[in-house]
Amino acid sequence: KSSEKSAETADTTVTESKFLNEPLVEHIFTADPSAHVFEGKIFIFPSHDIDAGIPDNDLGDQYAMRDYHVFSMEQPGGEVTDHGEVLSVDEIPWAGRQLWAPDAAHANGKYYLYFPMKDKNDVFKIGVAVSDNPEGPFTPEPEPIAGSFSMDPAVFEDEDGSYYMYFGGIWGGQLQRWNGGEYAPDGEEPAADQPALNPQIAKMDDDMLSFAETPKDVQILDENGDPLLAGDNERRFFEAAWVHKYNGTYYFSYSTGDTHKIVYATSDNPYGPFTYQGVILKPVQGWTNHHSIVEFNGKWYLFYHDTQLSGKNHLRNIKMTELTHNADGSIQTIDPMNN
Ligand code: FUB
Repeated sequence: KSSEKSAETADTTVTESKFLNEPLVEHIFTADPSAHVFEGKIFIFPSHDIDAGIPDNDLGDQYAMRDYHVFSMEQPGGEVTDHGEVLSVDEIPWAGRQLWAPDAAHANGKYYLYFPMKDKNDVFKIGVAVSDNPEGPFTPEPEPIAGSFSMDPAVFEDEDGSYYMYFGGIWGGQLQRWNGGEYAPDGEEPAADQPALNPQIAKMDDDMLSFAETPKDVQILDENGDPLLAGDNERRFFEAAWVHKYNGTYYFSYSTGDTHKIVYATSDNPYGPFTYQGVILKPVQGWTNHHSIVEFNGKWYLFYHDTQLSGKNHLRNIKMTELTHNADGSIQTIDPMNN
């Protein structure tokens, strides 16, 4: 594990080492880890996977999660503390079902937990819950965030103190039902030769409970400056948006879904357009791939999940490993199956 082997691939350098590579949590199933440094520690806000006995389907009904736990660690490789259940579906007035991938932010002396969930009409919206402490418990607002839709929120704090929410996901994430801004229950992905559906961005209001603007498309362009196409399954946006900033450049990373990779695109503006760059994480064990990227004490880390503990797609376990930016700003590809 401590050796520094690396190999060249078509994408970029593959780092085969630097893996902590053990599940961070084993007493419950966890997924979709959003990591942040709060109060000098690493806090992780993941999904809490359960087995609800629902068969796998392409809309993800088997991901029937009912609450969230928060975890923290003093340092990478250190002990992971489970702060217990911090929010339950039973406490959320607008709840239908499925608490999917959350994120968190710190502002105004408070901590905000952002979560996607289907409402009573089975339409995904994004909610917010508030706490005085990063370890919760979190008190939900009575309604979802006005103007929110789809799932997988990621809230990025820029250096000027602005906060932006990136969100969206296709297939079970329902982004295809919002093409054009209005809800269309029969909405489908565009044809393969048309531009792919775009992830969304909205600046957060100062209250952190509402959007300051109508959500906008985040364009992802290829090397020629053309939008990625819906049929470009190896590169087009599927779900799991995350943004980090490195040396003044915005890195928008996401899952390609049915091709199971975490990839990234870069821009000099938080609104984009972003230009596709390459693969951060090759497919993991299990169907979904979902990550976050955070700097801690001068090193960068990738948090992700796989299904090592269960062998089942909907019962996942979170992991972390070191992430390396090359001198030219590119990110070294990580191969989780070969480390
Ligand atoms: O955990 C449920 C869903 O699976 C997430 O919202 C997606 O990103 C995928 O990881």
